Amino acid sequence: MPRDDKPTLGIGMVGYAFMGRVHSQAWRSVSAFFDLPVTPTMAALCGRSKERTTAAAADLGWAAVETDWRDLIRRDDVDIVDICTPGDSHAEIAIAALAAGKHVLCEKPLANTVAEAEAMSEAARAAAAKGVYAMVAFNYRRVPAVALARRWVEEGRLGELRHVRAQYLQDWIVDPEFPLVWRLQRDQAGSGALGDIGAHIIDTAEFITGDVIAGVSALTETFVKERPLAEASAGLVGDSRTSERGTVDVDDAALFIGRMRGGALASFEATRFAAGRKNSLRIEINGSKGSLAFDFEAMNELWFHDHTLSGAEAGFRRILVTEPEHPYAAAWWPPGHGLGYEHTFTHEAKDFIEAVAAGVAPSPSFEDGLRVQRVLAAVETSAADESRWTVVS
Ligand code: SOE
Repeated sequence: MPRDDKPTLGIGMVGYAFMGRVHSQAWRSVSAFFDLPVTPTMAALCGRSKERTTAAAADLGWAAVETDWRDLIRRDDVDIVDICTPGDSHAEIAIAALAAGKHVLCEKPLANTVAEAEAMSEAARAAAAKGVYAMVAFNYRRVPAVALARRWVEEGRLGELRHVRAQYLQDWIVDPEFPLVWRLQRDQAGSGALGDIGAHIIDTAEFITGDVIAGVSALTETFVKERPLAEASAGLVGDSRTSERGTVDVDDAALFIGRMRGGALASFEATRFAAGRKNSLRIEINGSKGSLAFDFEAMNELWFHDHTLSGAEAGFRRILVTEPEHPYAAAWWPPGHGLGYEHTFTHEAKDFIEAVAAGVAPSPSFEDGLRVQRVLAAVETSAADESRWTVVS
């Protein structure tokens, strides 16, 4: 129930699979933990099957159900459209929602192509002029340790940045019999590990450094070229295979080196074939005055090496990012009690609602999402011709 003393903003969400479930959790909990100027209400959930969407809405806490996103956008009780569908529908829904005066939160990667992302970014720019805002959901920016890393880089504690070393390692499709789910199909996902998890490390690297990737040289590989077809709309679940087989037309892994505009050298690795690594988003940054290191599998920790100390004293030390002074942490548990994956989405909902309520553009913007999309495209261009260094357009 919304608090009586606060205005409300109605959310209409499209999609209720993994991302829809975690976004629902964020909308359900955000105003219980953060003192927001407005209270988000879970107005309506949209999915294609009436039966399944009704069941999901009941489980996840949505007040009403729609089966066509156009009807969702038309609803008077929907002020914000939250897009949790595969990338092939992002552009159409986001552009229509913004045109209808609804704020938009859109899952990553922003789109499946640069052309779509450009159109979305243009629509967001036009909407912002009317006080209607859009944000792309790079949730890992909202890990307290990642936000702290950014703060320290901004404060100059690392000095001049020399190296960015980023990896996103998963292993959920190592088994060649894991089915051809939508994340492994180009027409729905746009690309494979590259867009799904590579997009996250591109954004995380640019976020922490405050810099952008200027050019890349890349390799991609599809290790398993055929898989059993999946039951309709299977996500990360491997037990829904049929007896038919289909071609995997996306990358299983993408590796690239890059140069940051500010001069740092960067390397990136995104793979779903790192057996034993479940959700290991790692980043290490080396500067003239020190280094930072983070691994999402230990997401409450940030490692810091202060290179200005004498050799005898220096060395990486572990900071438990759960103190009230740390980003987002004061809203939660006493020091040392730690947060999880879902909290990053709660923080995302908080930051988005606060920006919309204050009438300021939320971050990361669709423009930021477009920049990531351009890096993804440059990686694919470079990987198609391995001799090629590709400038990010
Ligand atoms: C699957 O690879 C996935 O769920 C991604 O789609 C998410 O963006 C990432 O946070 C976790 O892994």
